[in-house]
Amino acid sequence: MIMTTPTLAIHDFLLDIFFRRGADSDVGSGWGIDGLFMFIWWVSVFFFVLLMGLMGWWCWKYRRVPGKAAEPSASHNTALEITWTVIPTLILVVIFFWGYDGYLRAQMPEGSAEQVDLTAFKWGWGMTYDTGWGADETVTLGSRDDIPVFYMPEDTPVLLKMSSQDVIHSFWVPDFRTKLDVMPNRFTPYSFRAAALDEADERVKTMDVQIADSVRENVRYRDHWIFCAEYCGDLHSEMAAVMRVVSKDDYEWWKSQPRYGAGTNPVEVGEKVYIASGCATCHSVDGSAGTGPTWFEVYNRPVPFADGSELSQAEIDADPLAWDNYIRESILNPSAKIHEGYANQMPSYDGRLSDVELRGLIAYIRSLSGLDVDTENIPGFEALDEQAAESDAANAEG
Ligand code: HEC
Ligand SMILES: [Cu+2]
Repeated sequence: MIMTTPTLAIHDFLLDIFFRRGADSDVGSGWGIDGLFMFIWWVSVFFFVLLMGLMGWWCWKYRRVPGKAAEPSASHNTALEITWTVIPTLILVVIFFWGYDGYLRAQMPEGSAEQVDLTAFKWGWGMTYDTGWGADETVTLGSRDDIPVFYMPEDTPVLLKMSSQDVIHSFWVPDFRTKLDVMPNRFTPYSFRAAALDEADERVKTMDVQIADSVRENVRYRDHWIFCAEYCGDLHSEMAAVMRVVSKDDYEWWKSQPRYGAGTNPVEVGEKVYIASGCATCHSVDGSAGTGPTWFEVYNRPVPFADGSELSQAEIDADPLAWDNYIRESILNPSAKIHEGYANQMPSYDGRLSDVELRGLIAYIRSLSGLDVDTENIPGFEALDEQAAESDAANAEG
C-alpha cells in the first residue's frame, strides 16, 4: 500500500491535467481511450527512465579513466537482440488490440439510434432534429455570441448524420476523445451514447428551460464543447457549439415544444426559423454579402436569374403574390430559379418546414423591406394559436 498510494495520486493528477478526470466515461459505451492513453504514457515513462538511467549510469561507469584500457565492445548478442525485439512487439500487440477494440466500439452504431442531421459550414455547426428544428439557444464564447446549443438525450444511442456545406471540417468533442471528418459530398456517421447524468458529477447543473410559452423547471444538464479540428484555414478554430446532455424526458419535451407561443407574430416566427433552420448561415438580413443573396430590402424588387430570364417589375406589379410565390419556390425547390451571380448551393427545405413556418419566413423577408405585415390576413396563423393552446393543455395535464 505504501508503494501504490503515491503512484495512484500521480496517476489521478495526470488524468486531471490530460483529461479533466472522469470524462472518459462521458461516452457511456466506454471506448477505453483514457485507459489506453495512460497505459501508453506509463509504458513510455517506464522505458524513458530505464533507458536514460542505464545510459547515464553506463556513461559514468565506462568513462575514460587515465591508465585504464577501454572495454572491448561486443558486436552481437543474440539473447539481447531477441529480448528487445520480443518485449516491445508484445507491448505493441497489447496496444493494438486495446485500441482496435475501442475503435470498433466507437464505430459501430447501436441499434435504433436517435438520428440527428449535423451540418458543418464556414464557420459553424447546425443540427436538424427529426422535428425539422435545430438549436434555438446560443451561448457566448470569446468574441462570438452565436454559439449554438444542441440538446442530446442521456444514455441513449445517437447517430449524427454529418455533412458539410463547403469544405472538409472535423467534428470533435474533446470530452468524447474522438473526432471525425465531415465531408462536402457524402454523409459520415458519428455515433455515441452520452453517459447518464450523475448526481456526483460536478459538471451536472440545473436550470429552467423556456421555449416560447412553456417553461420546464429544474432541468438537469451537462455541457460538452464541440469544436472543429480541421485547422487548415481561416476560422475552423472558431467553430464551436455546445452539446447539452439532458434526461430522456427533458429531451423529448424540448424537441416536442412548439417554438412559438399563442398569438406569435408571423415575423417573429420567420425570424426564429431563419436562425433555427440555418438560413442565417448563407443569408444576411443587413445587406451584407453571403453564400446566398441578402434578404435586406429585396422584397418586391425584380430578380435577375442565371439563365437570363427575370422576375420582372411588371410581373410583380401585376401579381401581389409574385414575390411570396418566388420565396416559397426558392425554399422548396431552390434549383428551379437561380439568382444571377450565385451558385445553386441552397439545400431544399421541402418537408422540413411547416406551412406556418413558410408563411412566417415570407412575412419576415417582407418586414425586412419595411413593409407592414398584416397578421390577421395571413392564413395559417389561427392554426398556430390552436396548436399552442393544445400544447398548453397537454403541459397542464402532464
Ligand atoms: C448553403 C447556403 C444556403 C442556406 C443554408 C439557405 N440558402 Fe437560400 N439561397 C442560397 C443561395 C446560394 C441562393 C441563390 C441561388 C438560388 O437562387 O438558388 C439562395 C436563394 C434563396 C432565396 C431567393 C432569394 C433571391 O434574392 O433570389 C430565398 C427566398 C432563400 N434562399 C430562402 C432561404 C431560406 C428560407 C433558408 C432557410 C430555411 C435558406 N434560404 C437557406 C443559399 C442558401
Ligand atoms: Cu471547420
